[in-house]
Amino acid sequence: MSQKSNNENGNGLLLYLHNYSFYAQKVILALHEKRLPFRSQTIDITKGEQYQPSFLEVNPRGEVPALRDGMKVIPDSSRIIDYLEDNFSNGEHPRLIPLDQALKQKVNHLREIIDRIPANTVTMGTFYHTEFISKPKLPFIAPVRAFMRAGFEKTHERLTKLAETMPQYRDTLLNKAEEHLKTYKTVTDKEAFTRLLDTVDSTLEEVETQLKNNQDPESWLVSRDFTVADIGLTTLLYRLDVVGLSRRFFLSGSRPCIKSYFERVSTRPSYQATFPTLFYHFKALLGFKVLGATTAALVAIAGGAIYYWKSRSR
Ligand SMILES: N[C@@H](CCC(=O)N[C@@H](CS)C(=O)NCC(=O)O)C(=O)O
Repeated sequence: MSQKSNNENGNGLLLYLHNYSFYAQKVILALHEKRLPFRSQTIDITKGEQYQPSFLEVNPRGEVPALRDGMKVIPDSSRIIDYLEDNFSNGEHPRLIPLDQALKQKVNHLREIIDRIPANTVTMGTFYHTEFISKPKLPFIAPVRAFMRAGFEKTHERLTKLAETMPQYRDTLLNKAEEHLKTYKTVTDKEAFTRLLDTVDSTLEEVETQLKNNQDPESWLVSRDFTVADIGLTTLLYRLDVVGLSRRFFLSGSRPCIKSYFERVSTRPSYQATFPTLFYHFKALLGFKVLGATTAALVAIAGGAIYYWKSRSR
């Protein structure tokens, strides 16, 4: 594949993102792994900015991430990662898909089964069936879960209304509204959600076997080189952890290879540059109108606890 890029003309890459978006996180991780500098523009999907006409022009589905490279706009995380791979893979920008055919086949297979897991549906399901989770982390604390659930309940109505007022995006928005109904069923129906968690289980079982068979302790999922399969796996493990599903799937000892992979990958600089810090969470939560008071209270409680602990140990 030839290496051509508008970037060579100095235009630069611009990523439309939201830092809590699962699919944006995949792309951010890939950009860091490929050592590609980029600018970003936050589209606040918690405030509906994805449906403003200026963003629908960028991505008519009203979704982040989307990548702009000069005149080109590429939507969808998988397409963006493939675009980056096709256009920026040389000594300076590491390959995420190996050239070796046998390795490539393995990477593609693992990428496919991992990417097939609908991470947003899993996330939303945990908001309805909290009996499946333990110790969720920021940002998915109870008030955020309630806020996102309320938004999710209104999605179908909101998309159909938008479709009426924006005839140029009508079909896309109505399709999306239909897709939402299917997701809604899986999320709210306990049996359907249990079946979804079973598919996560069988995928992680295959991942565990793959890791167990790796003899080289420095290997990632397939080889010593970090690949697109690692991008998907890392983002998925992070998400399972923050929604409160990591104990169920890999931290309780049932999948020791995934557990140590997760510990090891979380020390990678790309991981630390991608996933939000504690400071980021507090800042972001203060920005939520509904949650500002909760966050301020949490900060006050944490501050009080630290003060109490310090004064006792003096
Ligand atoms: N298939 C898309 C899915 C993107 C997606 O679902 N993005 C979510 C955030 S994780 C979004 O923008 N949701 C806003 C909305 O649908 O209103 C991809 O892989 O990029």
